[in-house]
Amino acid sequence: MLKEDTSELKRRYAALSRNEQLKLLKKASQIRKSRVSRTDHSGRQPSVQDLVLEILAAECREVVTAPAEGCGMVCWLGPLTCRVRTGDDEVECLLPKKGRSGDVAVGDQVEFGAYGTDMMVSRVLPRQTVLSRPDPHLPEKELVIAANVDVVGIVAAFVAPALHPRMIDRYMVAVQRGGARPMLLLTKTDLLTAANRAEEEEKIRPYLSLMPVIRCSPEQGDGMEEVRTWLEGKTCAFVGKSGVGKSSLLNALTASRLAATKAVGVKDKGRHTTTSSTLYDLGGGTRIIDTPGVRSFGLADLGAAALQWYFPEFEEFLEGCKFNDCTHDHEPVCGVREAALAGHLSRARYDTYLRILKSL
Ligand SMILES: Nc1nc2c(ncn2[C@@H]2O[C@H](COP(=O)(O)OP(=O)(O)OP(=O)(O)O)[C@@H](O)[C@H]2O)c(=O)[nH]1
Ligand SMILES: [Mg+2]
Ligand SMILES: [Zn+2]
Repeated sequence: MLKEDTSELKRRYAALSRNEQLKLLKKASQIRKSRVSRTDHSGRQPSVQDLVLEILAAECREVVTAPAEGCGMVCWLGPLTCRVRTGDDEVECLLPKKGRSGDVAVGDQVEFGAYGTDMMVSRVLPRQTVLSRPDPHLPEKELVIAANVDVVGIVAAFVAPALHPRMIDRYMVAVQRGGARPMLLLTKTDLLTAANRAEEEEKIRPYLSLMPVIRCSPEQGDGMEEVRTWLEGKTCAFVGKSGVGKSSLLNALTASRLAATKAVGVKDKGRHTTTSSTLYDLGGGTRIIDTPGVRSFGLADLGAAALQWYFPEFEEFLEGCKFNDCTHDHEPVCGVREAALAGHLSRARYDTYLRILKSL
């Protein structure tokens, strides 16, 4: 296998859901066992990881050669059916039984074929990136929010609903983990006043060096040109709490009311205006996935050792840690904690890191 192929396959592996990764590992381990029992002990046995890549490589070949009646990108997903965009058309397709339990997501590239008088999804192509979170009702199940997005626009509003940096941190972990790039879209600049501006700006300061940060007002038009420029030619999912203005952003970008929007007051806390994810094609290769708001954003199956890599600003302080496996929590000599205490790292981000670490 070429070195380039290997890194591409590793990227694909990283973009799979945890369930899919476990299935692959199990399959690889079975293959390995059967090979070990059949061969003598001369020569090196491939590792489980090598076999995982072999299986993925075989799947990619299948993708190229498999004939299908049609293929396209899932732009809407219901409980039993989905809509698939193929060029300028949209085809309504039944979901196979398996796809109903969350194996198909908006943004997925799928193949479909005839099923009686209907069309049915026959195959989901390997995902390039994935954004997922644990199902709040069934934590062991993973919900894929969007697949194959280049960018995830983490949307947060100035002032109302209140800006919670901890939620931004959690999204950032999930986005990086799934292989997409994060960007921060701060809406409702019109609500900033002389009295609240400094406090709001302080909350977002840590992100300025970590990802593109755009301040805008979908209602007033402020900053929308910048948003448009950043998203041009990309597939982007808007995520964030209910009421932050995700659908308003989409409508402002298309200069039409494609998606319903509604003020979210104190009384209807938790009621969402957008109830299912939908992909909108804005032309010129720009696609936006508008997603329903969430109240919290969990992180599943994340190892404590991996967590630090999703806080990229920690990296330059790691050499100050005495232990290679430092968790930056209780260890006596820790460059990361010292940097946070000395103000070289954002204290708020470090606190989120510790909170997530303790929850794993
Ligand atoms: N002041 C102000 N209000 C805005 C702005 N953009 C959106 N809003 C308002 O914020 C409220 C919520 O907007 P939505 O676009 O429905 O929010 P959402 O994030 O799509 O919400 P869900 O679909 O429930 O997740 C609406 O009342 C909008 O009118 C803005 O730039 N300034
Ligand atoms: Mg909405
Ligand atoms: Zn440390």
